[in-house]
Amino acid sequence: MSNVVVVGAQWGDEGKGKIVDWLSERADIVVRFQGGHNAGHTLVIGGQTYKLSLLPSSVVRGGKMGIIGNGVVIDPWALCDEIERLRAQGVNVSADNLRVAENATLILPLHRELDQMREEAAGGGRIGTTGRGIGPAYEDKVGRRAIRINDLKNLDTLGPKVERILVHHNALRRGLGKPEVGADALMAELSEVRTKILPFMDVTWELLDSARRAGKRILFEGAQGTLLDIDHGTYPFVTSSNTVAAQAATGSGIGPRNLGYVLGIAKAYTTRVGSGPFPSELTDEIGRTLGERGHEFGTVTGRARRCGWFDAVLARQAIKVGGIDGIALTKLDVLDGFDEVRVCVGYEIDGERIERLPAGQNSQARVRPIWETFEGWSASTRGARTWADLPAQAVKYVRHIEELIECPVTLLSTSPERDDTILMR
Ligand code: 2SA
Ligand code: MG
Repeated sequence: MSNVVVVGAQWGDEGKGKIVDWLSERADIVVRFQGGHNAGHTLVIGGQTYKLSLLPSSVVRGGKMGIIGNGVVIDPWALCDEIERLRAQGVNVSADNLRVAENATLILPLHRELDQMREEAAGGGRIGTTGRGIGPAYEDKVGRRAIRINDLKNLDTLGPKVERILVHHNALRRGLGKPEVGADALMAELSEVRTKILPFMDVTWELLDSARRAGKRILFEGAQGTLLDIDHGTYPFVTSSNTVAAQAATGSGIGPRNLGYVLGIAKAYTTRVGSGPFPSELTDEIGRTLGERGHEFGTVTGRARRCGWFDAVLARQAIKVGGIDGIALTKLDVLDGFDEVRVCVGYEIDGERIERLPAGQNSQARVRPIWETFEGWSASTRGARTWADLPAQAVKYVRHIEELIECPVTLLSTSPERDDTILMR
């Protein structure tokens, strides 16, 4: 296996955690390259459930290095909590299996507050963020006033940086009628948390470069999905980072040629949390059934996910803009037992058929799905481990999806258990 990048091909929650875990067995290093603790991966290993948010999935497996790359925004308190939670489950997390990029950006408590204040103020126009401060932290990064991990090394030079970022935030907070944040208070919080974070800090681009030269296998673990990408997603109902595979290079400090195979993860149907357009959404009984059978609740916030049929238009677009080489199709078993199964194969807008999602927010909200209907299958696909175990209609469904999305389905996942995975080719 060369290096592999795993990305979501829909709106997140495609089941990346399980696939990353499955692939990480064959990898030496697992790297997070964007997002933060807005991500949520549920891993089921030997009956034990692990919920990961910021940490690379490899931490629950022995003998592998996990890296949080420079493209990630890190809430140091959330990181400490997650490490403690895992330790309580008997997982060892130390500098032996976790390194954090020295040039990664910090999420501060004021980012979380700003995220939540804005969402509350937006009323019906809210994005439906996870409220973790992700967007405001990326704003400060791009605004060149962020505090980064390596700034924590020296308290003397940290002081002026804290004052600088507060000039910006306190002006905002005054405008929102919120109390200002004092430099001393923030400095005190940072000086406490830094002792827990600094032991993990490293020059991770160099570590990756040496590993690559030594022939180590690197797995890049994406969070969220292509339709939440800041450029290619359903803007403004997106997250604040690039979620496509190209970001694995920028977000970790490795050249694009070294990324290897790009594996996109897609559910056999579609879900989304938060606001924004969702052309194939089902607000009826079928949608509720998908949600119940698929246990469609957010790992991080517990929010119920909106559900709908598979949208081949969106998946194909994600594959093209992200350079996805193959798809891992997950949760096929959730479709077991439906009399018929539908796929969105095109959109209609203003009486015209289109084959892509338009870029405009208003147009996106107006497209109507054009369906193709398939006969369902009554036999169970749950836990199938070979192609031959699948009902003929399910095989037909997968094969037809491959044609519609113009990309091979290389992996099929038939339950949350890691071994219930079919390698297609
Ligand atoms: P944010 O917090 O600024 O990144 O939110 C912006 C949009 O991105 C969506 N988003 C997500 N969608 C699905 N899953 C996500 N992670 C958690 C999970 C979600 C949870 O994997 O289970 O626990 O609810 C995730 N993170 C961000 C978000 O809904 C907004 O639409
Ligand atoms: Mg998730």
